[in-house]
Amino acid sequence: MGKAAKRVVKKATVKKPIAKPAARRPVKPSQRGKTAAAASGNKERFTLHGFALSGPTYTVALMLSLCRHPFSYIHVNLREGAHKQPDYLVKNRYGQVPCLRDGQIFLSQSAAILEYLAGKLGKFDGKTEFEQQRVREWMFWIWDKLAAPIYRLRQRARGLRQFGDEVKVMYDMEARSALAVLEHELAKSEWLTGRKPTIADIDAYGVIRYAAEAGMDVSAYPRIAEWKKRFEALPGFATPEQLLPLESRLL
Ligand SMILES: N[C@@H](CCC(=O)N[C@@H](CS)C(=O)NCC(=O)O)C(=O)O
Repeated sequence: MGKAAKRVVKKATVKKPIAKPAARRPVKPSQRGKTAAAASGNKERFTLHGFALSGPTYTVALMLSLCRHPFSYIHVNLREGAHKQPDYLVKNRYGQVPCLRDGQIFLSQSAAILEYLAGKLGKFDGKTEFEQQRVREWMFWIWDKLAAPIYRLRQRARGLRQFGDEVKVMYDMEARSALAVLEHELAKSEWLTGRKPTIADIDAYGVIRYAAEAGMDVSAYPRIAEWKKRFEALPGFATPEQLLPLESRLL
């Protein structure tokens, strides 16, 4: 065997470390907090634009409250179409609430905002890359399978969206099937991804909070009911009515 061939054999036998999955957030939470907003050390740096009845707005407000971060609040009058006006569309291209301002930047999509805040504030995130991945999976599922039917049923009950009984039956079934998944998973651990609450729990709570208005009786799901109680006992927990005023509130 020639020298070159020997080298090849040697190389092939070297044990390589198992490749890690790509990191979702390459920068450490403590460092990230220092880079984005000039006012990062400022506890009053956040401004939430939202609407009092909006579940996604509540989710972001709840995260800030659980992190003990006061925030300014700007009421976006959805009834008058304020969310479709040019001055709002520059902040949120989707023409929706919520929108969170951190220093000079504006953030959209409640689940993405929760991830951002978890990174910036170093709270309620998964502790490992694997756990962060699970958190993310939950949040995609929550919007797709849990929030969609529950929010639509709630909108119908409030007269904000019209659809016939046949469609209602479909959303009822979808909501029940999502609740059954939650119930099943919460039999395995206290919180969605393990022993500590994460942004996945916050995201899910932001939907479950409105389940009754959508005609869903959560007490029929004992694990979800216990989880809901545990969640409501977390320090910093507050209701939508406590967090989302009907008018703007500046710090
Ligand atoms: N996926 C978005 C949904 C936001 C959303 O649906 N917001 C509603 C209020 S709850 C809204 O702005 N509706 C007005 C519209 O979509 O035009 C999020 O999680 O932020």
